[in-house]
Amino acid sequence: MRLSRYFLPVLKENPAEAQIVSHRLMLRAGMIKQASAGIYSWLPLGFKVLRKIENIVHEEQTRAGHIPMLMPTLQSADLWRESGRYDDYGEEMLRISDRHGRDMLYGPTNEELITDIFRSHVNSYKDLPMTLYHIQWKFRDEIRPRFGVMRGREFLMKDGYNFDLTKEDALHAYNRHLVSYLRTYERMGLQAIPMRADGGPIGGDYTHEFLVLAETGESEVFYDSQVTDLTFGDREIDYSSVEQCQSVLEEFTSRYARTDETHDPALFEQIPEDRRRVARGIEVGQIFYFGTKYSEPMGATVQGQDGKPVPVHMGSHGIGVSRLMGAIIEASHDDRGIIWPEGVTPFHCGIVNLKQGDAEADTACDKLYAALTAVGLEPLYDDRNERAGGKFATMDLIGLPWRITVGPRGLKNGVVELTSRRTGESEELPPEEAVKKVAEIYRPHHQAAPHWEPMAKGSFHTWL
Ligand code: 5CA
Repeated sequence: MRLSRYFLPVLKENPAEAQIVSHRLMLRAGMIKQASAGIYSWLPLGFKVLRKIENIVHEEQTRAGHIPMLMPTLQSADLWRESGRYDDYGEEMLRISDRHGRDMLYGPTNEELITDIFRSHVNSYKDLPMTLYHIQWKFRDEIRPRFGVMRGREFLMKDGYNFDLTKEDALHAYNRHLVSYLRTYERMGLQAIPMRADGGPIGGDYTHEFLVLAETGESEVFYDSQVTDLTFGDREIDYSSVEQCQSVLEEFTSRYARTDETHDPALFEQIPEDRRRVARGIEVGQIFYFGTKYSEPMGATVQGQDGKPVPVHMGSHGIGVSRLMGAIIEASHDDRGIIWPEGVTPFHCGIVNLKQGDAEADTACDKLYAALTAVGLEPLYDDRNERAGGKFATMDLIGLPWRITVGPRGLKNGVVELTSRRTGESEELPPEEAVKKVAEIYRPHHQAAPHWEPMAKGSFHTWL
């Protein structure tokens, strides 16, 4: 992409309405525009990151054996009457009636809809276990939408639902989700800590929230500092292995880590004082096991081995896809702007031409652009007729992790400059070497997962 041809409406001034840094930077970097309270348009740069986050979620879900699908945003109230939640859910549910006076709602979550699909088509224990998921817009009429995409009214969520014959199988599904989530967040450059939580309107008392520690987080959290030493890394997991998933769950949840809703001061006191931490966190996901809470009232049964109908054991598992963008920025920025982790960056590498219009510099940039594209990377080339300072400021603001700077002086010596956004360190090297180095940096991300839908082989380009 050439910046002169792109739509990147950056703001020079800090928008007054933004209270936290991620909201401020998303507005300044031209990623989102508020359409109405808690509802946003995703401008091209923001949309690109959203798709990257979504792709990682898809890749890790399909890796865990979960099946992608898509359900609608608008749902009939009838299903929610069956589960009893139409009355229970309260004012957060946006209720609509259609021209025939039928009660509809904009889905805040999908337990009822998925249970209806399941009961219509699945009859036998032989079809289990099964986990279906989708990534779809949700609406919750939050009383105080704030912090940009962090607490929106319309937001993108991955929600997955497991159907199992027994509680034991459903707990394996729960553990499998926990493992896949650890991998998912780490690929986005985040540490998200599973913490004991409260079931809320979804239900069940077997639930963990995943929290990214951040001063601006809305949840108060209490934990043993040892939990922050844990990383999932690149370990290979057999998701069908009950033992392997269970042992990861134990490793990541055996130390004290709770949100304020489940915090137990007496238990907390038992941790050595120097390891006790009270902090704030951003909830980027939550997993639930709730047994037969929906299957029983809605009649979602399968024939067991003895031929008798049994209600299935279920759980649901959510990731805040759009909220994650805010969380990533909260965790990774400096006073000049965003610093994208390689896994979710909207473009892999910026190219800054210090002397636009200089034949040699222009040619060198075009060549770099072609070479980066040829190895499957997506560069953003700042080809505008602007001062170098302005170009650097834009690149720093939008946060591409790598930048190649091209100018007549360097070219005389046969070199360009490769700069890391994170460390600020630069090195001079021949253009081919710079391309090789950037390709090498992205290789692990390139190989991270089998793609969940057709994409050009050996290419980073998603379907965007
Ligand atoms: N049905 C279950 C799991 S699929 C469910 O709805 N869980 S949830 O309520 O915990 O939501 C899942 C995730 O969506 C949360 O962890 C959070 O990251 C995100 N989320 C929830 N409300 C909002 C909101 N108002 N704005 C942005 N993200 C939100």
